[in-house]
Amino acid sequence: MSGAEQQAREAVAALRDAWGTEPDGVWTAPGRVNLIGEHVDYNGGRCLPMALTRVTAAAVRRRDDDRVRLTSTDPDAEPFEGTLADLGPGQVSGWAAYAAGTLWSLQQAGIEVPGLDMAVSSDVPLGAGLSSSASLEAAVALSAAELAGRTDDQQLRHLLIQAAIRAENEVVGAGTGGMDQTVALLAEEGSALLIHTRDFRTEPVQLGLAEAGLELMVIDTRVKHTLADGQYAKRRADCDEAARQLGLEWLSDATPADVERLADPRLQARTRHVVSENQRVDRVVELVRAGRVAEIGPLLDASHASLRDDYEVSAVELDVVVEAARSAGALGARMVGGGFGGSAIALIRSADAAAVDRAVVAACGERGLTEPATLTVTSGPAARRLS
Ligand code: GAF
Repeated sequence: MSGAEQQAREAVAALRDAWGTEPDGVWTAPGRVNLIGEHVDYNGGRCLPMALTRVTAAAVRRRDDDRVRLTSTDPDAEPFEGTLADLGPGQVSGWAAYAAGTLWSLQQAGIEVPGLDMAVSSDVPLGAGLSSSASLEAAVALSAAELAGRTDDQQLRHLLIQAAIRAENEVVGAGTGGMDQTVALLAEEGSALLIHTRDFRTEPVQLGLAEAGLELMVIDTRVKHTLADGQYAKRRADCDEAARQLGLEWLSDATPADVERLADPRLQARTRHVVSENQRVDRVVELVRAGRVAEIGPLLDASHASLRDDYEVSAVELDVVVEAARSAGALGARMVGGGFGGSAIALIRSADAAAVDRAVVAACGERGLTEPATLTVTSGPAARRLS
């Protein structure tokens, strides 16, 4: 049984258990890992994430009234019960804000969401920088839109991306960009997705890892991060201020010369990261398209250094596993996602997987850090209806 089928089965069982009902359907949406292009999505830049085969499944039953009942297989997640009018900013907190907030923003976008009973189950690790929250939002969004009678097409998916971003920004209170929601809803299995975050145009990019004898390893430091804790918002505010001082709508339009025009060294460093990260994304895409994926390692390394030194979003655990992975033969490694914990990725030769795993565990052990968990990942499909 695939991981998605397993999560679907668990969601259906939870729906029966909690709300005593059978689903009209089960929808899944993936977590993601970002190959490169970090902290550029809210700056109008380019990023290259891929969907994971790890998913959140939502088993959903349409109701005839305006009640909304949500539950999760996560033992720490309190069930939510309310009405369609109770789902907006300031009304829901905790995990349910992601799901309820998405239902609220769909309503704001003109979708006539019906009352629903829903149960979710996920094997995307929480707080690991693998976008468990966007996978939940995307599964909820697609299920509710379909049960509202909408046809699943590209236009609908773009609307759902914007609704999920709005839920996260306005109901959850995390001012994130749109990378995670976009890849959750538009990914193509077997490819990474180049996202132009200014207008949400996407292009699939086949990485060709297996053909090159390579794998992508995710190293979860198991140090939890949270995006709503203030640091993410501070980085975003720095970028907005730098763009304002440079007279730019998007900081991604800054040039290396613009960096020098900024007086504040902190804003210079933030801008240098954004400018150089977009250049690295373009170079990675060029190399991958030329069949030279084995050569992108140094760009991953440079991305990590930039996130650590200029953007200041790394953590000691991330620096340690990145360094250990490289010493054990990884071609390149870097932190992924928002930072301050969560996961790193390493591009490795398949034959080196066991050695890299041993090395990162040993390096953390020597420093008294939490033992990390590794997994090699392949590119999965976007949100979809399973049954
Ligand atoms: C988090 C956010 F949700 C994304 O929008 C993105 O900014 C990322 O951090 C950093 O690239 O995953």
